[in-house]
Amino acid sequence: MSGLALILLALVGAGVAHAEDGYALWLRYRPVGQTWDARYTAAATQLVPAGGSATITAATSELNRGLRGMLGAVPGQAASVSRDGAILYGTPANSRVIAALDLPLKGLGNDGFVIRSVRVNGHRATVIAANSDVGVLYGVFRFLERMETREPLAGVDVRDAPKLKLRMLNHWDNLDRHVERGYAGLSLWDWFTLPEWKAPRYTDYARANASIGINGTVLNNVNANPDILRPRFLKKVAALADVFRPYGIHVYLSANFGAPVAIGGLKTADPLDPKVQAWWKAKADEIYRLIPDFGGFLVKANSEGQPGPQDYHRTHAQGANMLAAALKPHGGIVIWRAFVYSAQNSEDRAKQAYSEFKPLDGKFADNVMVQVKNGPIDFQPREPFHPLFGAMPHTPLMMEVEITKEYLGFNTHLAYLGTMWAEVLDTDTWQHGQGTTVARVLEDGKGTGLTGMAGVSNIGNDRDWTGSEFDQANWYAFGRLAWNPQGSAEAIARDWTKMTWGENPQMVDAIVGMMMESREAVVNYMTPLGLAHQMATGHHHGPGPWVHNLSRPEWNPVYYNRADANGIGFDRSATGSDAIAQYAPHVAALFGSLNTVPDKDLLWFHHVPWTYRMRSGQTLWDSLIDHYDKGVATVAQMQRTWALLKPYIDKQRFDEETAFMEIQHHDALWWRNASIAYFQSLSKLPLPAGHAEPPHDLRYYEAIKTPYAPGQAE
Ligand code: GCW
Repeated sequence: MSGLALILLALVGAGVAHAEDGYALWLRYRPVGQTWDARYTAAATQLVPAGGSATITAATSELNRGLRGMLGAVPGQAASVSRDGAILYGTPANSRVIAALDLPLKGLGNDGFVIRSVRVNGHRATVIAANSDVGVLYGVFRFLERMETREPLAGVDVRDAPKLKLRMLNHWDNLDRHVERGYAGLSLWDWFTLPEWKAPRYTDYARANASIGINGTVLNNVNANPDILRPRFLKKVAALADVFRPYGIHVYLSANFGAPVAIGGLKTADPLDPKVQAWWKAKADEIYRLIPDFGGFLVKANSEGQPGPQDYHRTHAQGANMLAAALKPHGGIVIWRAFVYSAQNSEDRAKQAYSEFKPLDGKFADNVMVQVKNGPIDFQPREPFHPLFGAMPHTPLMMEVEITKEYLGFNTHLAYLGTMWAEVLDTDTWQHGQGTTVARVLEDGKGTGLTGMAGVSNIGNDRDWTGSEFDQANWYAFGRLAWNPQGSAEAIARDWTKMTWGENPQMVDAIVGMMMESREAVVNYMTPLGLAHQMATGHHHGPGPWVHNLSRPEWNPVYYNRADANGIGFDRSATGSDAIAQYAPHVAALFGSLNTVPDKDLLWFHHVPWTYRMRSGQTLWDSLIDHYDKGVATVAQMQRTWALLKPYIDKQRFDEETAFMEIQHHDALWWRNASIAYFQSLSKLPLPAGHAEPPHDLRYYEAIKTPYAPGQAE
């Protein structure tokens, strides 16, 4: 035996071959074990693909990969079903056999699919059919997911289609590979070696996205460098589009509105100037020559220093429509962000997006979508839903959520965001009567067919993609909720857990339990009872409730907490900024009254005295302290639960999460102590019995600086 073979054997013997580092994501395809082996093997004896497109080839290769991993062998491939247990996949257009099965494909659109146990040529078979090859690929991933989550295949009958058309990731990746608000290493896109080198990882990225139905990706930061639109970069973009195409993923770019000036040599970017219009038209033509299925532009305009139509006294609609006209002949769209607030505007920041965009309803071209963050301020651990949902009856709205945890503890805090997004999606806006939930608003394309959800990506070039194992769950949950905004956060967590950690039922229950309470824990130790934006300056790592000296008032945490000797909270009721008036009357009344406002939103909508009596009978002050301590206690409980799971989990992933939870516990205590020290300096109240005083004085916490925290904006 050669020396190398010996070394390899020794490595396998030491278990190295089984070490897991998270690279495989939820597509681990581990052996299914005895209970399932025979049953699944009987249902996967032969692959019968219909058609030979790149997408069908990708489906075949995924089936081979999955079945090899889970069952230890790859079934043979055949042109027609010739034995029991065949898997037949394709479209009726490419297979007479599938057409003859007369499956209920009508109404499933391009992306839906049917998976069904059938008989073909006298044999038992499973058919995976759709109206398009991409639909078939989605069906194949669902089939493999059933095996990964140990669902029976015998008698399978699944019919599913996405409720939203665009299911997109927004990468905030810069051209130098720094990722704004990225906590998972550098950007995946190695612009320097593209287009020649198409790293295999790009394909794995596409596989992961396709497995959860994501069908669009914006490659670059919304704080957009105009250089991405130069020919040299467009070739690189085209190379990525080529890799993603078989997986049904369209590429989009963030466009800098000032590009005609910055790289086009024009003196203006005024959307009404014919030269500017011609420049964008030529640019669109150039892009589509390279990327025929290019998706379109995402634009952050007149927001946080970005150029936009208002620089030329034009409206957001005029700006968006000018770009839309350039893309229209090619079938592209403009996604225009509603995340605007201005230093010159003294209006409550929570009101500004609505004030700006509501009057523009009906003024956008039919290939424009307005992208609205889930809450009115900015991706906080908890916000009420954005008042624009349901308020623009003539404009297709896309919801934007932040998968990367800029405000929820970066990659080291365990916070499952499925519950946060489901909370927003399930909320009733009452805009068109009872039952107009945010999910329903998103599902309604206003007759244009344009519906969608966008998630700010948490993906980087870390080996495990997202900087922690549990942050993979947020990528996964985003895809699942974008596919079905009415999906259950708990069911999604359960599927992800089985695929990521294993099938042991006690372990699955324990992990799902942790995930389901994790986001509320973060809310409790960072910003309980409706507080928001209390994070330290710039990087947003750690607490900074005392910060009051930043140049723009609405960048200061004190702007949001409004804490003083008398009390705390932002009065957005009719006696205050009246932000409640932007909601439907039923919701405005609910939020506007102290008798009905949910505790979780109290300080978002009301300023109350420290001694205010909560409905529980507790004072606000005591309740606040309770919440901070509950947050810390939940993290401690998660640590204890995790420790018990050690026997079930591979060493590297177990050790990493153990360490991350130590960091989380430390940070939770830091948040709790610093926040209490600051608020106590104003309230002058003692802590309720049983709650410890912060170990240090306020100055100590104010002096903590973390200048090298990752993911900063540049
Ligand atoms: O939450 C804020 C972030 C910025 C980001 C901005 C936005 C890309 O702190 O880094 O800029 O939102 O959404 O535009």
